[in-house]
Amino acid sequence: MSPEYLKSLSKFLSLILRHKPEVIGIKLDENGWADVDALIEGAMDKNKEMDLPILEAIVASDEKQRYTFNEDKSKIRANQGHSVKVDLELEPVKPPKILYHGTTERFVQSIMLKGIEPRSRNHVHLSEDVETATEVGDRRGDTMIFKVFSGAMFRDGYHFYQSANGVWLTDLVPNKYLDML
Ligand code: HQG
Repeated sequence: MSPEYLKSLSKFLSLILRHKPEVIGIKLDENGWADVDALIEGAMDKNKEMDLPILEAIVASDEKQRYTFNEDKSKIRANQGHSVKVDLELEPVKPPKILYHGTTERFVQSIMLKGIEPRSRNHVHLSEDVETATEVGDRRGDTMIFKVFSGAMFRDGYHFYQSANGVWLTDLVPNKYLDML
């Protein structure tokens, strides 16, 4: 199976495990887990090549480590990025003093006004380094990077979480904790 095909299956898995499980007639439980057998069956019904070894290959090869199996590999979930409401049971942790958010030029004015909002997702996504934030912004072009004063937010009582694949998450970044890089 080519790396390109695995990547296209990973995109499909993102759609199912973060946004629209109903596309293959499955449900996620409250913690975001999908039943592996049901997922394989549903994906095959949609003419996707899918079995446990293929799922294992996606989980292992995904460049952002987007997915995790439970211990006996009977369940799988996305590590972050959901628009479906799920509780990932993440513990609040102390963030670095500064985090970064990559976005696009046309959103800057609105972000300056309203802060960084989660929009369709469960959380605002923040990066630990400028390089990663740049990659996030580059998905849309005209990349702009915000510096987030996460240390000050934490002192002021805001909660931060780190997903299993290292993305920093919070509910909202008010504009007073922001600066352009
Ligand atoms: C913007 C990808 C106007 C925000 C990435 C972003 C990331 C506002 C967009 C992950 C706003 C939402 C998440 C405001 C926020 N006014 N625009 N007040 N507040 N925005 O895709 O952070 O490949 O939901 O700047 O690498 O771009 O999917 O969030 O541009 O880690 O695993 O609204 O998705 O990872 O877009 O990306 P998104 P994001 P995956």
